This record gives sequence, structure tokens and C-alpha cells, in this order.
Amino acid sequence: MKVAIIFGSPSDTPIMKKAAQVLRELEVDYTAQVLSAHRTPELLQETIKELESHGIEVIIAGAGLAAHLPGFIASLTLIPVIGVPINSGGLGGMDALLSMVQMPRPIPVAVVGVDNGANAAYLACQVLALKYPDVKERLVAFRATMKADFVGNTEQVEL
Ligand code: RP5
Repeated sequence: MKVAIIFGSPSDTPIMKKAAQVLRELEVDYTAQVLSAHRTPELLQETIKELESHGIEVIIAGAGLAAHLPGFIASLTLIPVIGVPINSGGLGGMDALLSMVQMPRPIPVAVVGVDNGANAAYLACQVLALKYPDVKERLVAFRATMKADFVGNTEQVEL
């Protein structure tokens, strides 16, 4: 396994599924589990130690509201943490976004857009591509296909 996906509640599942789907498409092994910074802090700490011992190289952490999960994880490990802010309530995800992106130094969390689980996985794969040529090859091929598809749809449209 190279990537661990962790998210704060079963209610986050639809967003985090988008990350898992991208990892599957790019053939990157991952684990996924629900763990909470405020509901299961001790278990979360133990789990991060286990993930380190298993050689996990990137963690994708999704949470909503006052989303402490990614920052808490980042405080426990040097494994890079990519946060996915989730729109779980009345502030449209801005609460979670700011909770992650405003991490005080020197404990950063790399943050993608609100509900953008897919981008977290693409970024995780780019980190892994620095070390794994096969992942890099698949990313290059994916981007080439994306570009060709886009160019194939740039004919004039009627508006
Ligand atoms: C956060 O609170 C979770 O990540 C979720 O986005 C939000 C709401 O959780 P539930 O009340 O649905 O379990 O901890």
C-alpha cells in the first residue's frame, strides 16, 4: 500500500470515493478507513503509527466542519498529508477549507478544493510519481488522453 485515505465520518464517504476511484484508475494501492480527530483521537494516533510502519507514503484526509483531522494527522507524522475539505454544513465547506489551509507553521497540510476528492488523489499520485516510474507513466498517459479528448471537443458550438 502506498496511500492511506482517512475520513472523519461515514457521511464523508461519497466525496472520498472520488479519491479512491482515481487511485484505482491509476493502479495505486490504498487503504481507507473512518477515523476522527475528536471522536477517536487515541485510535487515530495508533493508526498513524501503524501506517508509518507499513510504509504508507501519502495520506489523504477528508473532513468537514471544524476539520481538525488532516492537521492532527500532520502533527503526528512526516508523511505528507493532503486535506480534502468537505461541505458538511451551513458554511459551504469554507469552515473545513480554512481549518486545513490555515494550519500554523511548521505543520502544513496540502489542501485541495472543497469536495474535490479526485484532485487529492491526482496530487498523491504526482508525489508518488517522483519515486515510482510506473505511476509517472500512467499519469503521463492519462494527461495525454485527457488532452486529446479535450482537443477533440473544441469545435465551434452553437450558443
Ligand atoms: C466531521 O464532521 C466529519 O468529517 C463530517 O464531515 C462532519 C459531520 O460528521 P457526522 O455528524 O455526519 O458524523 O467530523
